[in-house]
Amino acid sequence: INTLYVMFSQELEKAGLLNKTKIAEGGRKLRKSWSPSWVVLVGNSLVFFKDPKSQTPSSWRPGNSRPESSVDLRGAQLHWANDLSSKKNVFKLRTVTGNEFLLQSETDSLIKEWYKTIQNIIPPLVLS
Ligand code: I3P
Repeated sequence: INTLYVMFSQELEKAGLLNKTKIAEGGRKLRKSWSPSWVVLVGNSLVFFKDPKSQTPSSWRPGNSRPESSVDLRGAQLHWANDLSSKKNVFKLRTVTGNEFLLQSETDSLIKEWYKTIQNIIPPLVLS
């Protein structure tokens, strides 16, 4: 419900196919498992969808599939991380809760665009 609310109420900034693996959960290291994922940047969130075959950019609509997971970008950190993988064009996203993801694309221009867009959108963490 939160995710759907976010998707209907916030502006869609960017969407596309990237390779993704989660490498830490709450600061605990996880085993790498790369898989293609539709990544949607909307409001303060990065939302991941499975099954890229049924999720082409033109057919993607907020209501027609369930997100696999989503990341709250508030206070998140973004770093190029080519040292963390044998793949090229890898960056690491770390959330305030200690979840870490690697995102990758074979296309240099595409990954640079994603990096720039996420970097520019990460809102400052406001402590209440
Ligand atoms: C991992 C798999 C990953 C690789 C990772 C391997 O093996 O090959 O693709 O990461 O390397 O451990 P497995 O399938 O047996 O889990 P990269 O592709 O990012 O290099 P790593 O352990 O050096 O991170």
